Amino acid sequence: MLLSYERKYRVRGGTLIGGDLFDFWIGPFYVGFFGVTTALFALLGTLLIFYAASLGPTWNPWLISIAPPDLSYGLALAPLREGGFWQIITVCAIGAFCSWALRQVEICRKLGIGYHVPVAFSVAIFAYVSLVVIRPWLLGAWGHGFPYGIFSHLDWVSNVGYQYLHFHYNPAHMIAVSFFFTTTFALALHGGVILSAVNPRKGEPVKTPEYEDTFFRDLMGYSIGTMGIHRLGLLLALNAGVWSAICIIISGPMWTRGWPEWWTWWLDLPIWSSGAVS
Ligand code: UQ2
Repeated sequence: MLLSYERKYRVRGGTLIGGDLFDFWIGPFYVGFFGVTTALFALLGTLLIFYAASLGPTWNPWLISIAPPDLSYGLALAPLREGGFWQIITVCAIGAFCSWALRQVEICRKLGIGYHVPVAFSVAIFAYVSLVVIRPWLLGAWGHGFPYGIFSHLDWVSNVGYQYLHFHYNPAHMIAVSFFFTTTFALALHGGVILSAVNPRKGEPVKTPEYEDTFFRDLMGYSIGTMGIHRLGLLLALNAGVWSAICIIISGPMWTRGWPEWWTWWLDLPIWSSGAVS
């Protein structure tokens, strides 16, 4: 079904590739060249996941796992059953994610709005690509990617964490976690204040943004404003993704010992006297 206003926004053009060829909708969905490539990559990737799973020992959804190649394959292509499925599935995943982002760009261009959503989605893609392409490539083996399985990827995260003794001492991980928490804090404040204004007590009219500003000014002397909270939210969320990517890329390629040891830079500063204090 078409919403009453949708027809007005179903404008031609804005495509990056394919001209008018794929410039149409199926029901509520815009298709476009990248809608086609999204569907093809997603379908092929999903079929490969099911086929690779069928060769494995279990259909228990928690235990199914499709592993990357052994480290001994380095950055080469591996035989299908030796990690080759994982490699093709990874290509399909990246193809589908990038197609999805480019489809967002085409929709933005059609509507004449900013590219904030595809930019944000690209940061999420970057976080995934850090794990399965950038870091494995820097370490010289696809085997450093994580396995595609529910429990198996959790085990991977745990094992990689312990490989650096205590991953919470990774400074970029600390920053990423802080951004994740601050993001949920900001969304809780924002969701709370919006619903509080829209749901006043019985008989009261719905409240305006001035009430939202006044609430925070009364509470803590400052309101970031209706635009500001959305800018802050996007900034916090993008930083959570970016610092997550940084924290895993530096683990191995730039630091191979335990993360707690990294903090010895503090004791190594030349400002401390070499035991000459009386
Ligand atoms: C706000 C505002 C909103 C909001 C929120 C605030 C009217 C509807 C949540 C309050 C947020 C502030 C003061 C920033 C807090 C800082 C961090 C780092 C979480 O003022 O304007 O708009 O939704």
